[in-house]
Amino acid sequence: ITLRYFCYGCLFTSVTWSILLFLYFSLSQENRLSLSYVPVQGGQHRFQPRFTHRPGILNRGAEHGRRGHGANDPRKPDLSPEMGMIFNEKDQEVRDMGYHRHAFNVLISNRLGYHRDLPDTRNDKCKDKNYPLALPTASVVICFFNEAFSALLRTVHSVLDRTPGYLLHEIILVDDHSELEDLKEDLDVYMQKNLPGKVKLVRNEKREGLIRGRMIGASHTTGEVLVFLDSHCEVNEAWLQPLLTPIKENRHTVVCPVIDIISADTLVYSPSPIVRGGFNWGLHFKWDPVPMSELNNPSGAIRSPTMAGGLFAMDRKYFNELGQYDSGMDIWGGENLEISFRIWMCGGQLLIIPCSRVGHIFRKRRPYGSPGGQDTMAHNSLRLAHVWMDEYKEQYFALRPELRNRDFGDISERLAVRERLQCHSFKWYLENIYPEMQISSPQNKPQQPVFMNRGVKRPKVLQRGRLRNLSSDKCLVAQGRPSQKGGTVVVRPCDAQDPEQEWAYDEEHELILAGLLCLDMSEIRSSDPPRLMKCHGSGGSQQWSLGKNNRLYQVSVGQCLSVVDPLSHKGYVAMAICDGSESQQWQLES
Ligand code: LR7
Ligand code: MN
Repeated sequence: ITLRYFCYGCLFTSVTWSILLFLYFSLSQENRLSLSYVPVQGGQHRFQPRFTHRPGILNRGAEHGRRGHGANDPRKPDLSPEMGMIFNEKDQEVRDMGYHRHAFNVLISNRLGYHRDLPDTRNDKCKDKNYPLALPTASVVICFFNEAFSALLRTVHSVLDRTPGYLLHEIILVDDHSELEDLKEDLDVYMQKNLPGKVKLVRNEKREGLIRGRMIGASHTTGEVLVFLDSHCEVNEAWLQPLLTPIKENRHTVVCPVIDIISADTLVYSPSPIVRGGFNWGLHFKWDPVPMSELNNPSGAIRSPTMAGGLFAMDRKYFNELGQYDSGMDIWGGENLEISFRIWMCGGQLLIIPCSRVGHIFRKRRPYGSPGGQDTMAHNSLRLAHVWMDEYKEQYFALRPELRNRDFGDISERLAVRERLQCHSFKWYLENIYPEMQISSPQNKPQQPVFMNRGVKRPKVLQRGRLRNLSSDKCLVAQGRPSQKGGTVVVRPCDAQDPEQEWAYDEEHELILAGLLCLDMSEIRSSDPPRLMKCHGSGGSQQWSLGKNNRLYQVSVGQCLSVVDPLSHKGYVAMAICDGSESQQWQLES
């Protein structure tokens, strides 16, 4: 009997343990599936960024290409401000060439490598959401022209790293006849060695532009849903499931993620507020605040009159039924409004999904033109106006009278699409989908995205005083008047009474002279001396770190402010490789 009870005991204990172990493993499996499924590809080979480790330059683990969770505070920049530090001429060349060719900081992009952690920018409610396991599969289409290799690869790997393998049917890269030779060879080699077979490359024999480029990409796909991305994006945690779910429910739904901001100067990833798409009568896309009626549920979808254009998902067959894109549109521009109008006017709907987050590098200029130098935005907008806008195209011509008689090619195929789909009028669209649009007073100016502007709130000043240079014992002042935009700065004898010598250092890391202008660096030519410019509030060229070793480090240039010749009365200053010398030491003293 004792033996029997002993055995029951054993059985009971082992059964309990089995259940506990089973529960533990199945729950952690579940987590992996829904939160951060990491497909193992190419025998776990991971490319090492070409960056020799220098202690103290990089924050925790940034050079190891961390994955999964980690930096979960969306407000805290994930990177050290000194990520772009220049150590030698090679670094300088990579940085300057990068800005020239790509209009963002390629030095930092390369140092980040192809995998990195991102702050999870979703609302907490999103994290508790359950999505159906059975969702349509996705074909991701990424069209690129002369993209920086590291940015392109980070786009691809972010998709591979953060998408459940069973949902990712394929990734189609469309090389739009890029001219950078290295890019072609590097990509061929890298794909062969390090990317799984589901990543495919299509090369255009001539430059098509992003509109026909995407159509070509889409024609090579076989997944159920098309997902378009720009070639300098990073998808965030559980980004795809919230996009696929509404499409599964209604295949005439087109969805966009919230487009988070990757700084062009620092590559820091930060959340963007929830805004929706609109446009002005110049036919430029713009961001609008979300009306109260759409904002009742922080994790719910928001109906959007237009999309920005680059990042969206749509049922593949619906894309074809709806007429893909207008293949008469060239290179860049206009297709985003065209597809938005078409979706709403022809029976579909366009939603922004706040629980899906994808970062995009926002550049200050487009680093390429069209092959013949044409204004493709005007050509494409004309086509869109003539096909979709009925009598409201007059609003556009009122702003662009020179385009009224401009040739726009053959639009009969597009008019046939409108006819075939029995689409609503543009008047219907304005009344039902975009009632906020002002019809009598057209707005002319292309607007910046709302979130790029700081608005009225000034950042808090952390410190005020004169900036004394230790080697010359002089203070940094404007060479001319401190109110003169574009004016340079020099060192002059310090004067505690002079309000024109007073700098304010604020929480955005701006240095503002006499309450007027910000100390600024040209991002194109880092050899130019710093100057005084209107404060723009988006960091980068106006972001200085004033800290250890008394150095004044410029974040997007990767160098330190230095007095050229401490003994010279000219007092010239310039940016130079940080070397810790006295001529680079500054004290902000009140
Ligand atoms: O000739 C070209 N061939 C290409 O393959 C020109 C461009 N491209 C590629 C390019 O490499 C990139 O991957 O097309 C993609 C988009 O070009 P960008 O990044 O220069 O465009 P953008 O981000 O400045 O512009 C926005 O508007 C465009 C209008 O045609 C497109 O719709 C872009 O996809 C779109 N980007 C976004 O919506 C991201 C968020 C920006 C905002 C607001
Ligand atoms: Mn882009």
